[in-house]
Amino acid sequence: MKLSVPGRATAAAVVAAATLLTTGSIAGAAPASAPETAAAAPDLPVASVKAHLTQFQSIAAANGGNRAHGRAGYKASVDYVKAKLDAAGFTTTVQQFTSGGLTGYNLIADWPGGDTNQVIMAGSHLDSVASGAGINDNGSGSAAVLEAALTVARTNYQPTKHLRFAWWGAEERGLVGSRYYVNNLSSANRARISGYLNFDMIGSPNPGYFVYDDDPAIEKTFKDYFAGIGVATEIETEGDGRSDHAPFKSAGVPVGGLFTGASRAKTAAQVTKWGGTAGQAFDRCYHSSCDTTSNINDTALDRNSDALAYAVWELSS
Ligand code: DTR
Ligand code: ZN
Ligand code: ZN
Repeated sequence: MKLSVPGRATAAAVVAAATLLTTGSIAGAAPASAPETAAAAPDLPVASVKAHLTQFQSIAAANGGNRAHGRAGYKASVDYVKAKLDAAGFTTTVQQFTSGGLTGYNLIADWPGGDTNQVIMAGSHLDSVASGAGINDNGSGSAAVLEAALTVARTNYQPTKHLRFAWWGAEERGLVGSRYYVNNLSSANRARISGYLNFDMIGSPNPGYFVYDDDPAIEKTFKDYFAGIGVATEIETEGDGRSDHAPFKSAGVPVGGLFTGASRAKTAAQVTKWGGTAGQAFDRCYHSSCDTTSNINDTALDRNSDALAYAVWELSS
C-alpha cells in the first residue's frame, strides 16, 4: 500500500533540472526540458512480490535446500525468472561463466524500445548461500526487480531510455557474475549504461531504510520517494564493494541502490525512526538456514519495491 506522493511528477522534473544544473551528472534522469508529468510509476502489490519469494522457497526445498551457485536450485531459480520474462515479451539472454569449477549464469532481460544509447539497469543477485533458501538475501531484491520488470510489460511502459534488468549469479562468491558481465562489456556498451540500480536485501525482518551514497541523482531519486511517503532514510555505509553495484561503479557507471540491513545491530536511535528492536541485527538470519519466507518484513519489502519502481520510471522517462 502506498501513500500518495503529491506533486511528485512536478517535483521530479524540478529535481532533475536542479541536479542537471548543479552536478551535470544525471544518471538517466529526464533532461531539464522534460514534460512536467514524468510517467508515474505504478504501485507494486507486495503480494505479487511475495509470490515470487514463495516460488524461490519451493525451488530451494525441491533442490537440496538452497539456491547457491553451481547447485540445481540456482539454475531452477534462473529458469523460473526467465520463463516469466519471456512470457511477458522481454528479450532475455543467459550469460554463462565459471566460478570454482562450476557453471554460473547471469540472466539479462531487455525491454524492447527506448534509446539504447541511454540504458537504465536494475539488478539483484539471484544466488543464495549454501546454508539456506536465501529469501531475504537475496530473494527479496530478485523478486522486486522481477515484479518491476513484469509491471513494465503489463503496463506497456514505453520509456525514453532503454530498460534492462539483470539477475546475477555467484554474488556470494565475490560479485563473480556481475563482475563477469561488466568485464565483458565493450567500452561502447559500457558507456551506454546511464545508471545501475542495485537491490540486495530489501526485506530484512528488523529493517532499516538505507540508500546507497553514490551517484547524487540516483540517491536523490530514492530519497525523494521515501520523503514522499514520510519514511526517514540513512546513507548506506557498510556497502562499499559489498554487492553487485561495485563492478559497475569501478567501471565508471553511475550507481545507486537500497538496503534494509544484514548482521549489524539496529541502534536505539534507529528504532525511534523505524521501530523494531534495538540491539538486534537487522537480519538475524543473514546467511543462515532460517532465511526463509518467514524472514521478511512485508512493510519494508513493499516500500522498497515501490521505491524501486519509482526510480526505474523516473530515471528512464
Ligand atoms: N554482501 C551482501 C550483503 C551486504 C552486506 N552489506 C551490504 C551493503 C549493501 C548491500 C548488500 C550488503 C550479501 O551477503 O549478499
Ligand atoms: Zn549474502
Ligand atoms: Zn546479498
